[in-house]
Amino acid sequence: MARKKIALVGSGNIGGTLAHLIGLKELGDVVMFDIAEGVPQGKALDILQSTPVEGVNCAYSGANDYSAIKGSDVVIVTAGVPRKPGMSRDDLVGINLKVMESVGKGIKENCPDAFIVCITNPLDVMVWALQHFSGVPKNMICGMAGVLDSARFRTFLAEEFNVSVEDVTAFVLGGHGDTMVPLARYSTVAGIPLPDLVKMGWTTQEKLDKIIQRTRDGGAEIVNLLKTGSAFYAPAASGIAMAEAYLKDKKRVLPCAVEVKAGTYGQADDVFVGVPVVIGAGGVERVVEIELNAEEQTGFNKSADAVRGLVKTAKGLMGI
Ligand code: A3D
Repeated sequence: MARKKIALVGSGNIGGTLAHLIGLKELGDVVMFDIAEGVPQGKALDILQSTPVEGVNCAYSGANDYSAIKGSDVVIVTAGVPRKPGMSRDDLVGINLKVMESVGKGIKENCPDAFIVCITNPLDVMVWALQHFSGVPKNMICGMAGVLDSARFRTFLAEEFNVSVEDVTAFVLGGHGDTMVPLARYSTVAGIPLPDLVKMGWTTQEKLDKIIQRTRDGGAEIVNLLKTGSAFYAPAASGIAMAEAYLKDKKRVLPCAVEVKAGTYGQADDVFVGVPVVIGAGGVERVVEIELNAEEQTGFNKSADAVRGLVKTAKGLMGI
């Protein structure tokens, strides 16, 4: 069986880390694409030269022409501009929308059957735009945000409880970042829900609220520390988890930005936003719908409406 072909559109901080992780996990051959001349070629050659040391067999190449992504099985999109200190993700809409237009065209012409993972911010609206421009079926595209938001939540919870990150599960819904909706009653330590852990005296509600706020601000905390650019190691690891679930038909249940249909999750219209889904060889195979209590539904609606607002802005810019 031939190796899988994975295209990385955008070869910046996340793109480079994705490329490295794909080699370490031997997931397939990698084509790195970017508009910056020499960058994808240089990074691809550098990582290729690490493969004899690691003992892995993956081919690497870099390109500035979309024909190089022809026939890709998976495309992970990080092309665009990241935030600078003081900027919100939403400030990136106009500039990254144009980027999604060219990326979507490149996918449409070269690999319309690929499974697409979008990471470019503002995430939920960029997934909508990329689906619009590429025309790929909606079950074959999803956005990475929930895996990262829940990984941040899990990290902080594991620190608070002094337990292994492996035994902490977290459940988040909604758009990326500020409007994300962490569901405490579905987040656990080895199956024990967070509200029970508060009752057991493992933590206090105040501390839990602070952790939730730190998770929401998790991206900004790193942007402020780095001063140039935004987080890339954990975002790349999260994108790889989604691509791997598809490539290996793992049927993993992961929070991803996908199209939530009208009539589900209390929504009157379709909207791309983060919900738990099953990812396997069929792409997004199932959207897992859970019952929300009043407070959770309010949070989810707020998040979905924030995405709708940005889609409206994007449509205005696109003249549609
Ligand atoms: P960066 O290191 O700047 O890489 C972006 C790359 O995109 C650069 O190499 C650019 O040359 C390239 N690029 C720009 N325009 C185009 C184009 N039209 N076609 C192809 N390539 C282009 O950024 P990064 O890798 O740190 O971040 C990439 C994106 O991911 C940004 O939009 C971030 O905001 C976003 N991001 C999202 C999350 C989520 O959780 C959703 C987390 C972290 C970063």
